[in-house]
Amino acid sequence: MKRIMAFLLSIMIVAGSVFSTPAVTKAYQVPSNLKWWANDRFGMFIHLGAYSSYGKGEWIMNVDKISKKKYQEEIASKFNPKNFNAKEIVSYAKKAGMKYIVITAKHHEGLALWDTKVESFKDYTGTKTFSLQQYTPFGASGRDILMELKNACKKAGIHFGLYYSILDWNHSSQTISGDFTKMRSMEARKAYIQDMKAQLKELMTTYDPEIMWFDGDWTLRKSNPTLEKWWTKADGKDLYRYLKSIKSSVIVNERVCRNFGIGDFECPEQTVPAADLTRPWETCQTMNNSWGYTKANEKWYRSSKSIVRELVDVVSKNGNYLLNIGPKGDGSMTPKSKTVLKGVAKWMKKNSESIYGAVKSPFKKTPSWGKYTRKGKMVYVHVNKWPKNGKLAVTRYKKYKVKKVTCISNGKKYKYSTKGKTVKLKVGKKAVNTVDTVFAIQYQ
Ligand code: H79
Repeated sequence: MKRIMAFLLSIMIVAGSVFSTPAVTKAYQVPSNLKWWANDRFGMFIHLGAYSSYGKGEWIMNVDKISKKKYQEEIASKFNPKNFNAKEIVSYAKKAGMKYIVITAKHHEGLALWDTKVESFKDYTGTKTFSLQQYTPFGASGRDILMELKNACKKAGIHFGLYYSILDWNHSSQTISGDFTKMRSMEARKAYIQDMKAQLKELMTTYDPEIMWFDGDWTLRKSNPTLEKWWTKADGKDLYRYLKSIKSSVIVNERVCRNFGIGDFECPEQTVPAADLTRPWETCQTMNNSWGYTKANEKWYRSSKSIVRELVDVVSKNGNYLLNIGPKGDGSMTPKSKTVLKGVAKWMKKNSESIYGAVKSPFKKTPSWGKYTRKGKMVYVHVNKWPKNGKLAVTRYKKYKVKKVTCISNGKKYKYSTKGKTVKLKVGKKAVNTVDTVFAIQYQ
């Protein structure tokens, strides 16, 4: 009986350590080329491609099992983002407090959004280059939307980045196989990787991006590539080195070949980890559970309140947040994405100092009513659930002395008292900001 009890107890202890407070990770140094990025915390993702005009998301070719011929002739060749307005997008991003923008230069469907000159990226007939400029009616406009966006970003002081998919559903070297692709031959694999690098060099030299955001690396394998698992750790490492050789400061995500510790940051997708990770990270997130424009998902968007709270949660764990918009096929922003961004802008206007340059909570325990972020000796207290009695008990930061307490959400000073490990605040019975009220506790 005793042994059974001891056994049960040991299970409870193990389970307890897994399911109770999140593990505290060791502090890591942010590499110098990542400093601006880790400081800025908040960026905009843009998914735009031929799929956008179809309105069923960026995976439609795969999900609906559309052949290359049909996809290219019926979807890609009609893509015309004539209402793409870089200035407007950048203005929304800037007002929302976003400090960098990453746009899909090439998604899994393979349509290059720039005027690529790399020979092998042709349509199924092998005659026309599969690019926005050379394959679609938009080409006649002579516009370069990536350059328009880059220039608008530059003007607004926003960093510019590009997304690139390693696998390519429309390239002649590959065919769709399950969710991913299968290589035609080992020679095709070799040639494709070379051409992909040529496209990346084009992108890097033409647009001088500060971030290269990879994806579509799932056909990965540690070594010994096959036709199905044709991307290896060595390929990922080589790609990373190659990009750095073109521009040493470029920030590259881990999906050059994920799960091997390559790249500069990890990227949880549509999820926030329970605690800080062991190196810099960024959660990429959608507003309506779709990346590329999806008509059916326009009905429901998350509230700006839940987006703001997620941003705060991310920063309270040392992360970055990359929030997506999926413009329509004509390039225009959807009205509801504008509404969400406006809501975020409203909160950021007063409260952004608790985000920029802020790091994770200095405390192990996350309070039931909110979150903490910190900047030097300033602790930001984020209140989501307002105390009914108007009293807030906040954890005291180490052994420092409180100098003053200000609510940055309304600019007012607040009275406080300290008792042991607690700072007590009288905050009144009405929430200052129902999205997230921020008290800044200045220590000395
Ligand atoms: O670009 C966005 C996604 O298209 C890409 N990453 C973000 C940034 C991504 N591709 N795949 N995945 C993420 C995960 C794969 C999900 C899948 Fe499915 C589940 C593929 C097939 C089943 C989701 C549901 C996509 C199609 C159906």
